[in-house]
Amino acid sequence: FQRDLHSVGIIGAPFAKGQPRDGVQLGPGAIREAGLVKKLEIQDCVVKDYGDLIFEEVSNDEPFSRTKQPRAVGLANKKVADAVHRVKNDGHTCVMLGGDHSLAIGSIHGHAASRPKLSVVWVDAHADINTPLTSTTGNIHGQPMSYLIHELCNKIPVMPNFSWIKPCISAKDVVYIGLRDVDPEEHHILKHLGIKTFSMTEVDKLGIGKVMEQMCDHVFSKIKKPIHLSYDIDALDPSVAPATGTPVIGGLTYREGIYITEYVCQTGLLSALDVVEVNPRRAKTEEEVHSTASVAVDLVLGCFGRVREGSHPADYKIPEP
Ligand code: Z70
Ligand code: MN
Ligand code: MN
Ligand code: MN
Repeated sequence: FQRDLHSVGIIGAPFAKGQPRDGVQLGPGAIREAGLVKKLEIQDCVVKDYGDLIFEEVSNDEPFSRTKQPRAVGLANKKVADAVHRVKNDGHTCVMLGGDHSLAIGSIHGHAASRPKLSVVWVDAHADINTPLTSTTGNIHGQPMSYLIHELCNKIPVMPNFSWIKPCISAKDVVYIGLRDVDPEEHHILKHLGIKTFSMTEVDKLGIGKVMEQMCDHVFSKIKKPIHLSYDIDALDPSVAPATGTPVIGGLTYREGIYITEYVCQTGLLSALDVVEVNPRRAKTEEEVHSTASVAVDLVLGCFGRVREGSHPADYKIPEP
């Protein structure tokens, strides 16, 4: 088995205002501390760490109708979009470490600015496709997809600091994996737009191998578009990734979670990756912080060529005595 060379650009996005729980802004630090950059380099990736973005405080960020902290979320995502655009134009596969999942707005927007025809693989317990008008919580991390899909653009109200956001993906280019906590309004949207979903029921029925095959059949039926993989750590079972804001029982096993990354890597089309919703403050023990961060690192490694069968340099020779 031989690996491709991967050039990886990493952006940390320590941002938490797309949801109510403190601590998710510590995700990038925890994932870096688990050895991300070193481990990528050991597997022959060329890594450029762009560091963590700095998000300014936004004063008087009153809710817009039910939607919470719209100005802070809009502004932070503009920064993320510009950073991801830059990483892509520098020629790297972009890795955005969250932070909460509202950051996918900026990540996908910035990615699309550089690669206009994208497919999005959204791995999550949640669909995150509420519009500001269907959301019952007002948390923007439950809404990012709604701002990005062309077919929903006439359902989105004008919000402060959101005017730069233009829909940049079609419903047919989106696939979900791992769903098990979907609001009724979201379920309607998914069905109405005909979005391809592999909930945990499909993972149980087909196995993760067939899910990934069918995912590719769907997303690459016409042309091979670059993949934006948006990986919410809560897609994994809480026994595997406990340190997250809204753990949902019945999730992906470690092996299923890793298989997704190995498979996406093998397509050769991975162009950007988000790893979001690691929240060290939601862990009950220090061990839970480390295990969750370590799984997050393993997901990134899987995206950039690590395979469980092992691998070796092309020019390796067995030493002779
Ligand atoms: C709910 C909402 C959500 C993550 C919770 C939950 C969304 N559908 N996403 N935790 N990561 O608030 O819209
Ligand atoms: Mn999510
Ligand atoms: Mn450009
Ligand atoms: Mn989620």
